[in-house]
Amino acid sequence: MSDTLIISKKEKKDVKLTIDGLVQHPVSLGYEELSQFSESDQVVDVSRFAGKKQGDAVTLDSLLRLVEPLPEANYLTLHAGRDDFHVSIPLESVKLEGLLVYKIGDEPLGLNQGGPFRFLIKDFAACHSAELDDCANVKYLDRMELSQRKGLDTRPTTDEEHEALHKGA
Ligand SMILES: Nc1nc2c(c(=O)[nH]1)N[C@H]1C(S)=C(S)[C@@H](COP(=O)(O)O)O[C@H]1N2
Ligand SMILES: [Mo]
Repeated sequence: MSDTLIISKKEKKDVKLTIDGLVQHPVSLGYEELSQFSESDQVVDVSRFAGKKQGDAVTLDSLLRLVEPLPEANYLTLHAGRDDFHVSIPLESVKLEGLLVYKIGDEPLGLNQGGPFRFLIKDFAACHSAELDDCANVKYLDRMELSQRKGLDTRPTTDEEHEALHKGA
């Protein structure tokens, strides 16, 4: 019993997030690598920005410094393969607003919190009221892709679609 628990915790820590597309240095980062980011890149307790959202993060800015976007990279697309949810936002608008939530205490962020990786905009707007809205806070994030043009965006566009998504339809 305790053996399986230890194995599943280790596996969760092995899950990687890919950052690729129009960047100098594509990377795959996991819990350990993100934990080693400098203190000034870490953001402790994201609930101070976003009431119900929990956990600790690194800044998008620190990730961008690592991968070095090419000058023509205009859009950031956030991919969640798990439930095929995707959001594409202008890079410039989110550069200083974006966070990557990856841990809670000394553990990877759980699925119930949208982990192991969750994107979070510090000052997000209400659902489909703006480009940087709550809907863009992508859970189960597995890939961040930089591109010249807007990429895949499956956010709900109508109230009906939105309601269906929130109900888990
Ligand atoms: N992977 C994934 N991320 C997602 C969604 C989703 O359906 N799948 N829904 C989005 C929408 S529409 C909203 S409003 C927020 C809700 O975040 P919460 O569950 O923390 O309240 O998550 C966003 N991130
Ligand atoms: Mo939403």
